Amino acid sequence: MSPRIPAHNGTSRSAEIMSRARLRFPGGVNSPVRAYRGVGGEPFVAVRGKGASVWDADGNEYLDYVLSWGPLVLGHAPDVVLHAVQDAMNDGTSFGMPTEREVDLADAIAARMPHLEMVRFTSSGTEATMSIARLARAVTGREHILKFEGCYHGHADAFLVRAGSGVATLGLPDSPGVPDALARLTLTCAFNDLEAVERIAREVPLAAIMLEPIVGNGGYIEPLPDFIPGLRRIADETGALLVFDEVMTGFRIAFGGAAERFNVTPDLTALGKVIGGGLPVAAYGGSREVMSHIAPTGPVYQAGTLSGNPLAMAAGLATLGGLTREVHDRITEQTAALVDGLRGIASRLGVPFIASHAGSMWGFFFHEGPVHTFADAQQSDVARFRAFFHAARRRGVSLAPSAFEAAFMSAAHGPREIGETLHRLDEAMSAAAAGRD
Ligand code: KE4
Repeated sequence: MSPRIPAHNGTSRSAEIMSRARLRFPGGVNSPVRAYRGVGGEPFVAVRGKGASVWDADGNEYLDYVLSWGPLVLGHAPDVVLHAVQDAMNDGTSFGMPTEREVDLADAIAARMPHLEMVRFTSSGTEATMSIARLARAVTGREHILKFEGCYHGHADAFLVRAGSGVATLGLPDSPGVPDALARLTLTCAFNDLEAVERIAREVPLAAIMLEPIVGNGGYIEPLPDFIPGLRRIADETGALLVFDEVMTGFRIAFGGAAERFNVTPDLTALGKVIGGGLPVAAYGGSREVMSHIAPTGPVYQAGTLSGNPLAMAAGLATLGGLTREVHDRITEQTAALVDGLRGIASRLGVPFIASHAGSMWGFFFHEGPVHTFADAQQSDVARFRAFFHAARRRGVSLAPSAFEAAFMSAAHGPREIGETLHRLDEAMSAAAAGRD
């Protein structure tokens, strides 16, 4: 029998803590998506995680598929990571000086992504992509960047842009505080629309064409077969740099990330999440030639007090060390089992539903399909997603609180966890379909 976890109303411990949090943080959170604005209701307050599970402040356990929005590919608090961080802690928490651990992590990344001859570590994905924008503009001497609707690259001004209308869709600020002059330098078009990319790239000299190789921030949207090879061709023909934002896809959609999965080598790559194993680590990198433009070897300035932090490096090293190709393949099999199981449930219930995965990253829409663009994704049944989300949470399954986010899997989610998850989500999808709790 699935658990029955009550909503976090005024009396729960979570609710008490959230009432304090709302006095200290905008919306009671330190990142907007955590506030449940996309699904309504009150978030639970996490107090502990271990393996496939996370517990809330009222002692309720959830099988977790948010996994800190991607970093926890070995599951919550894996012993190998805890021990590595504890060992590093005994020698200090930060130096602001070169350390061996940062070199070791860069070597480990390059061993799986040989196109990342050189990287620079940062403390967030936003810093990594922001630095890529500056570097691409410096290297090409151009100012315009092309991104895709539904792709999120962090909250740097250059990327908080909504498409205008028209072919060369001049960016409009997607947030107050982003200067029009800057927003106009970011062009957008629909993901998978290679013809639009061709038109824009031949009309406007682009510094970079930047994408999430598989979109995880517009819901889960895969590229059509010719899309990424087409971007590589267009970038080569027009002198733009091709940028893979792999903050989410890195070491998830394939053992060697998107370059391995799609057999296309980008000029610059952003990484994050998995390479920190839950501690604040991100990175950007590419060829030694391109990266040599970054200070102190070149004139493009970028810096960070806690970049390469030894505790974060230790967590990233332990995580990549635990993520062998065999472990990656096993997590991929579990992800396929969950996605196939969900498709079967929806089909039996006659619910319009599509689901897919690449490696340990997966997603679904309440939609007949296909979903090739963010505009397609926005046609999905968000009301049904909300009902499903809450029915799942009540039954002890933690999903991302938004219809437009990807989901994740970890090495700690074995056949038992997947079977229990499918049992609970079968009940949840049936309840949502019947308009029940
Ligand atoms: P951070 O600055 O949040 O570390 O990374 C920004 C970022 C860049 N690129 C991609 C592809 C990303 O997915 C992200 C951050 N992802 C979101 C999840 N949709 C983080 C969750 C949040 O914003 O709280």
